[in-house]
This record gives sequence, C-alpha cells and structure tokens, in this order.
Amino acid sequence: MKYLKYEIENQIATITINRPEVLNALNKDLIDELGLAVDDMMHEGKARALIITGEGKHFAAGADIVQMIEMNPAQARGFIFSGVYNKIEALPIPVFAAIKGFALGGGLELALACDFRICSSKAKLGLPEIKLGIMPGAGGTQRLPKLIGLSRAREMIYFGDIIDAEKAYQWGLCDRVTEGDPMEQAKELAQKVLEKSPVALDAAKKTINYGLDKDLTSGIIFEAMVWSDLFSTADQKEGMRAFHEKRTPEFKGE
Ligand code: CO8
Repeated sequence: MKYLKYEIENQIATITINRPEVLNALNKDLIDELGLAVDDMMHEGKARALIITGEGKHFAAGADIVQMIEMNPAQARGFIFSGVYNKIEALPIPVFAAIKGFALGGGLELALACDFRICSSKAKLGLPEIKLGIMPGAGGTQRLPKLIGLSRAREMIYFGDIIDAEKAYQWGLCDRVTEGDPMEQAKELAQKVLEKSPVALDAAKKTINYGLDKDLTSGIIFEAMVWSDLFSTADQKEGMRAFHEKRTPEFKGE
C-alpha cells in the first residue's frame, strides 16, 4: 500500500496513515486503501482489535484540500469517505484511534467512527471545514452531536475552532489523554479486550450502534434479542461456568 502501513501483532492490528509530508491529509486513494486494508484484515480473521494512527507527529489534518479545490458536486459525491468510515464503525472488533497532533476535518471524522479516541496531551482536534466554505461530510454532523451533545458539536462545527486534548476530554470527545505515546495506551486497552469474549464484544458493539439511531423501545427489543442469543454460544457457558468454578474463563469466540 502506498499511503498506509498495516501490521498485526498479538491479535492487535494497526493501520498507520502514512503521508506525513502533508500531515497525513486524506486523499481518495488513501481512503480506498483504508477500505481494502480493513476488508483484508477481516478476511484474514486474526485481528481482535484495531488501532488506527498516523505516521509522524499527527493523526490526520483532514481531507486533502488541494485535491478538492476544483471539484464539482458529482466529483465531490464520488470523493465522500463515509462508506469506508461506516465500515470501520461496523467492524465486529473494538477500534481505537491513537491521536498525536492534529486530528482535523475528515481526520477527526475517522476518529469519530472508532470506538475510542486515545489522545496525546498535545493533540489538537477540530472540524474546521466551515473555514473552507464547506461542512463536515464524512459523518461529523451526525456522530459528533451524538457523542458530545448538540451545543458543543454546533460550537465545533459552526466556529471551526481547534480544541486541545484537555478540553476534548472534558467534552467526552477523547476517552483518554496521556503525556506519553497514545499508541502505548491504545495497545494497553486493546490488550484488555483480548481477554474478553469476542462474540459478546461483537454483540455489545452491534447493540450500541443499533440504538444510536433508534428509539429506546426498539433499542431495548433489539438488546433483548441479542442478549438471549448469546446463550447459544460456548463463550456464555464458559464465562458462567468459570465464574462458578472460581477460575479464569478461556473464551474461544464460539
Ligand atoms: N490537505 C492538503 N494538504 C494539507 C492539509 C490538508 N488537509 N493539511 C496540511 N497540508 C499540507 C500543507 O499544505 C503543507 O504542505 P506544503 O509543505 O507543501 O506547503 C504541509 O501539509 C504542512 O502543513 P502546514 O505548513 O500548514 O503546517 P502548520 O503546522 O503550519 O499548520 C495546520 C498545520 C493548522 C493543520 C494546517 O496545515 C491546516 O490548517 N491544515 C488544514 C486543516 C483543515 O482545514 N482540515 C480540514 C480539511 S477539509 C476536510 O477534512 C473535509 C472532510 C470531509 C470529508 C468528506 C468526504 C471527502
């Protein structure tokens, strides 16, 4: 791949956006590669968690502005990243964004499609599209208000200001802020999920995502169905038997 690095170690996959000369600005080919990398990872079936990060000092300073300048509406529609971001959000494994430096525009929208955002204390986050005469177009207007509330999301989207990691943490946009390398912290958290049941994690993630755009009653009905289906899995039997036998469960993801 030209714009990404992919590796998997101890069941934790890492995708690194690799265009540091332009602060990892996201062009169309890069996003196509991201979609393929995610497909390959799932096809291979070895990853139990995914970390997305950026090469060099930044996560990603947004979509490639130079590539967008002369686009017409049809070309802009063809450029849209949402399909790949939706795919990442729907992955059956937990996804962590490890953020150093800038996560802006389409870069922050990528991080919003992840389950967790782990930030360096020097991280800077924002949706500055409004300053370019556009608006967020890869899920930002939808995911951000759900995550941090309408007023704060409006503030970020209407004013386009960049906020630091501390404020992002206070607003619930960052899940962890670290003085060290966010990659290390993301790996620690990924390691924690390796001990859990993959089928239960997948079920929990699907149910949370399902409820995001549904009414409470539908969400609770869906939850009841998924919850009771878990009793057909070997992991449920193992988890509960292990508790009863006072030992650590060994989940097989079955
Ligand atoms: N696109 C293209 N090139 C970029 C981008 C970008 N988003 N960001 C930085 N670069 C380039 C710069 O042009 C510069 O290139 P060169 O060395 O050739 O001049 C290089 O990266 C280094 O950048 P700076 O010299 O500007 O570095 P500074 O440290 O001075 O500034 C900033 C860093 C503040 C991050 C500044 O680069 C900046 O403001 N970048 C643009 C941020 C931005 O507006 N992002 C939003 C882009 S629009 C978007 O993401 C739309 C999302 C919707 C997607 C939906 C479907 C596609």
